[in-house]
Amino acid sequence: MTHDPAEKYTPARHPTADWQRYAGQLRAARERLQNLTVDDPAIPACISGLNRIEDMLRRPLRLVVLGEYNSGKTSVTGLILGKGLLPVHVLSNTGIPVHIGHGAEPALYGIDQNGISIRIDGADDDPLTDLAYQAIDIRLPLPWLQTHQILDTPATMTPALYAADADIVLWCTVATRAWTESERNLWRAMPPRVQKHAILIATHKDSFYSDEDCDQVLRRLHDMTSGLFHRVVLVSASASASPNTEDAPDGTPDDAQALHAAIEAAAGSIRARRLVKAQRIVQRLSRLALHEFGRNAVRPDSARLFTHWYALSDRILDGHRAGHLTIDQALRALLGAFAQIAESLQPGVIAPAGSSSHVNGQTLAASRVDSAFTNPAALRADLTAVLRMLATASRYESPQTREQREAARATLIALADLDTILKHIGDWLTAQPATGAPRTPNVSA
Ligand SMILES: Nc1nc2c(ncn2[C@@H]2O[C@H](COP(=O)(O)OP(=O)(O)O)[C@@H](O)[C@H]2O)c(=O)[nH]1
Ligand SMILES: [Mg+2]
Repeated sequence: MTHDPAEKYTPARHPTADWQRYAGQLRAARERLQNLTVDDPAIPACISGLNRIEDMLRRPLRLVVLGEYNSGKTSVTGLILGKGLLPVHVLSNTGIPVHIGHGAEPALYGIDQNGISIRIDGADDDPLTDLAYQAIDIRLPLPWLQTHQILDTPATMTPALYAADADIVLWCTVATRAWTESERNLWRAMPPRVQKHAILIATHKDSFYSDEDCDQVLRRLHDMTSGLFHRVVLVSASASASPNTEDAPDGTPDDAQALHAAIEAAAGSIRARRLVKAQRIVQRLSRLALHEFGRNAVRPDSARLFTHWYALSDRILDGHRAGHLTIDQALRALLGAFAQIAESLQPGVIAPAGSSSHVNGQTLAASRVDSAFTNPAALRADLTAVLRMLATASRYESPQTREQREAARATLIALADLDTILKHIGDWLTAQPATGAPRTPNVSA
């Protein structure tokens, strides 16, 4: 009987998760921006922000295995990795933390007292007999390790120290005497953030004779630890637990699967939260970049119009703040002022009222104000960005430069997910082929 628990949970066998798709989109957008030759400080700022967010999304989840002495931590780590990949017998008594992460090929490193990593699985080395190491680092070419990493810890009186930067804590306990007073005390010291995604793993399932006994133990553990863990799992974690030690070096496949299911449930909620956070930051970041974009490229002769726009819109925002204008009145007044300035910047872009053209000042001011748009200051920032689009369409600008600018804008607009007034206005302006207005980039492209 062979089993391969880690492989069952590789990304390849699962549909691409939302966070992976989104990270891919961010990467594509970032590369698009990097390949442009637009000289604008908003772009590099946006690129480095996107880089950080991508890293945040792709960072492997940190699993930290904790528990008292001999509770099965190293065996559980081996069970998670499967295939007998972890030299459990070698690591059993190291007394130092063992980190397992992804590597192109299997490798074993000792981390010395200065934090320097020394490869110790070479032909001439004598691994692990040198106790000068403060930690062991193992690299394995498992796909699962591209999105997760594990820290197997020695028993300690201060487990919270290891949990400090953990995403998921796996607390191991021997099922036959599980959840002792001392465990309760150690666990109480754990930050609530950690408890939220922690998994209680009761080892030595093989000590029980029947399924009923197992169920009873699980029920009892659930009751005793209610609210302290995300999940409780009961497993046989070690080779000695298996009737056939040669075939099943790390417990049973069912237990490995149950363990992975519990980990993925916790991981899923962490990933989902990270994704929402990343999307929010990206929207804010790209919106800001869009607002800054083109600040330096505005046609010199339009400076006066921008001064006028700021004065008009300031007065509207002040009026709203002072309570003289309702939010709806303020938004409409901004659109009206925008139409006036846009028309001066690029005659014909906003047609006079009554014309058969798609866009005119009146339709703009009367248009249904997007319900997502409840902040006049944010609308002003978006409208300013559109005015800059009109004002940079300069006769001094080469078609190539213009093309690059538009590509940058298109990318920023898509990232900002601007299903707001900016997109509407962009659509209106593009619907005006006769005026020679700059084509506002197609957002969906
Ligand atoms: N029968 C049985 N033995 C186990 C189980 N888990 C761990 N052990 C044994 O318990 C001892 C301690 O396990 P280990 O993983 O080294 O614990 P650690 O000190 O917490 O890392 C070893 O001899 C393991 O083989 C299990 O589920 N069933
Ligand atoms: Mg151990």
